[in-house]
Amino acid sequence: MRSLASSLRTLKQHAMSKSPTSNPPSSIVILVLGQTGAGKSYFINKLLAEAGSKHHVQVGEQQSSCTSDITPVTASGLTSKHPTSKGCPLVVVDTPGFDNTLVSDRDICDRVEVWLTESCRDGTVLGGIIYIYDISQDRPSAPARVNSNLQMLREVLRQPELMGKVVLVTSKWDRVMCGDLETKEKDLSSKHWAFVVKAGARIVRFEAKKEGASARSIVDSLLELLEQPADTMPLW
Ligand SMILES: Nc1nc2c(ncn2[C@@H]2O[C@H](COP(=O)(O)OP(=O)(O)O)[C@@H](O)[C@H]2O)c(=O)[nH]1
Ligand SMILES: [Mg+2]
Repeated sequence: MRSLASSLRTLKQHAMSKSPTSNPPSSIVILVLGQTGAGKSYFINKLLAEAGSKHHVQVGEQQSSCTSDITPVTASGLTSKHPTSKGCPLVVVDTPGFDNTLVSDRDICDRVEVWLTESCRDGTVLGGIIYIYDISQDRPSAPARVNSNLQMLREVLRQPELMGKVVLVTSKWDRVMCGDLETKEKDLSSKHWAFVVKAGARIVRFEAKKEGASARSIVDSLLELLEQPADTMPLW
């Protein structure tokens, strides 16, 4: 089995060998990762609805392990305002949650690797990694768990610049009864996740009440990166 690093290096070679304007990617993959129950599937459904898609992925009950397989969905329409990716299929990939009762975090990475190896055609580029984090939760170990998962990804990928493609998306902002969420957010950026932010990752809110627009703007911000010149493009 090819390693995840080797799969992603291949993706990077495909991406880097092409000019962003003259050779658009054959497809763009955005991985959605995060703990079980964080809201990965929910986020994807809001995105799909915003894109006018009739597809949806299965949403689970809080903390149960609902998504056991890698589930790619193609979201059309989202690339239309981005010159490089216009007309290019955008594949958003739902994944089994980290920290779940059925599969280890390492197994999840392995499944992602297998999926990338088997499913990505020549010219596929990684649009980014959306890591969903439930800001309302009160598990003291949760921020560190994200750190260790990102560290694991970073090691496996051996691409320090990869972090520029990571968006840490905090979800469940409507759960105001769950404490001072803004203070939690500040702690995440200034303490727990400071090193990944320093390495280029961004922390972004999945805004309650305007979820579709929020999901879309997060994806837009990733597609925007593909417009950068090839030599500075933080691709695989
Ligand atoms: N209030 C609220 N509930 C959410 C949000 N995101 C997810 N949920 C709920 O959290 C539960 C788990 O969501 P799901 O998308 O299945 O989590 P996943 O395991 O990460 O895919 C479901 O009951 C969702 O309806 C959010 O932003 N706000
Ligand atoms: Mg799910």
